[in-house]
Amino acid sequence: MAKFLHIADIHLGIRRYRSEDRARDFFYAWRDCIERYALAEQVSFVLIAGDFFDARKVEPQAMNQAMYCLSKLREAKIPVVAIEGNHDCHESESKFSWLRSLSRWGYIKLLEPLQDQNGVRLAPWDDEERTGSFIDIDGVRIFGSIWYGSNITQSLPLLIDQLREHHSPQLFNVMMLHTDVEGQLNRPIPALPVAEINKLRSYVDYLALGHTHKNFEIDGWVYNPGSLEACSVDEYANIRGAYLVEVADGKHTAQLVRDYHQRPVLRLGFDVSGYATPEELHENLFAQLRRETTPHNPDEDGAEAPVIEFTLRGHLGFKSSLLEINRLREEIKSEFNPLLVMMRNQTVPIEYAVAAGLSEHVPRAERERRVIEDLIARDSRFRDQASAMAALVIEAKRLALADEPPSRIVEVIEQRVAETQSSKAASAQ
Ligand SMILES: [Mn+2]
Repeated sequence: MAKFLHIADIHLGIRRYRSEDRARDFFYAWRDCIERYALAEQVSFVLIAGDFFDARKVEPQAMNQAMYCLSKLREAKIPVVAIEGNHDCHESESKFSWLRSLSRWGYIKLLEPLQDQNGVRLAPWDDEERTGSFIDIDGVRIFGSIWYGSNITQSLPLLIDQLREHHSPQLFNVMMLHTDVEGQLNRPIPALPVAEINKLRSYVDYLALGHTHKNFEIDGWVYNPGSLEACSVDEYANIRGAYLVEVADGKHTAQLVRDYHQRPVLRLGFDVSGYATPEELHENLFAQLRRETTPHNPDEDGAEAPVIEFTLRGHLGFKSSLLEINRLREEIKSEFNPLLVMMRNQTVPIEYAVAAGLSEHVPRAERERRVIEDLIARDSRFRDQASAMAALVIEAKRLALADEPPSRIVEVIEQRVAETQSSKAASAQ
């Protein structure tokens, strides 16, 4: 029986917050997670599925933070098996990287596919050379990969050919992969389709993912723990953690564990709609904030200062240049004493109001039509035809959802545009 810890996206040395305290939170999360779930649980090994460091140029402090736990794990004889992520991968023209050095020095085992004149090759771990693409520990065969980015769909078939050859039917096969997965994110992507992932299923019992900073699991064999801490303001709402996995008789159970040090987050917001001046907005915002929360007092609370995530939403009643976000941030910080204030501005400027004044009871279809029409009407060239064009956009969407071929959709669009133009020409005559 084997037990292992699967983490990803630790991002030691994160610089995005420009706050040393906040950067140290990432160390606390890493240290606490390793102490609780690797050392205390006496796991057979730890998997790091990419982005151990926030940058390939590692700051001295981040290396200290890494070594703090890596040396404890080495003392406890718990191997750390890692792959590169997009943040800490080697430069293509260089043979050197800090992860490779850590691997040479015996603190981690960095698994990488080999690239030679014959293409991609998976080679067993060589403990003398301290390089390789797969390794067996306690009945588990672990495969590593590299960061493929948008080439993932082309690279995966080559990897699958190699997995076919090297997976072990007698062992429990784990593969580490740093990638986004289709359907799990709303940002534009190089995301791997689930259909492609499923091609790994014959050879892989547990796919250990990293990269997407929120937790998800697919069909009881694909696992993404999420980052250990929130790396940006958009990530505070995400669920994240680490997987503690037990393997017995070829079967596994994976438990998402989250009970380790994470900075408390206070998520607050304010709807700016209906305030005609910055002063009025300011007064009402602080009145609401004082009702909802009390200032952090380090002496009394005994708890850590939280990060306040503050979201502004709704339609602004005045020019957006008059909304002083930085001033609001400073005032919230000085009155409520949090560690940091992260401002999210989701307000709609008065000059770009879309579907303004629409009652909330208006059905979804009508709301959608209004949004599209207003967006089109912003461009004076199309203002006269906004309503006809909105109808066409909705028609095109309907066809796409009905899986009509793209050529058919283009045909409909061309036909409709031609009709609009000829009717315009007719009325101009
Ligand atoms: Mn990452």
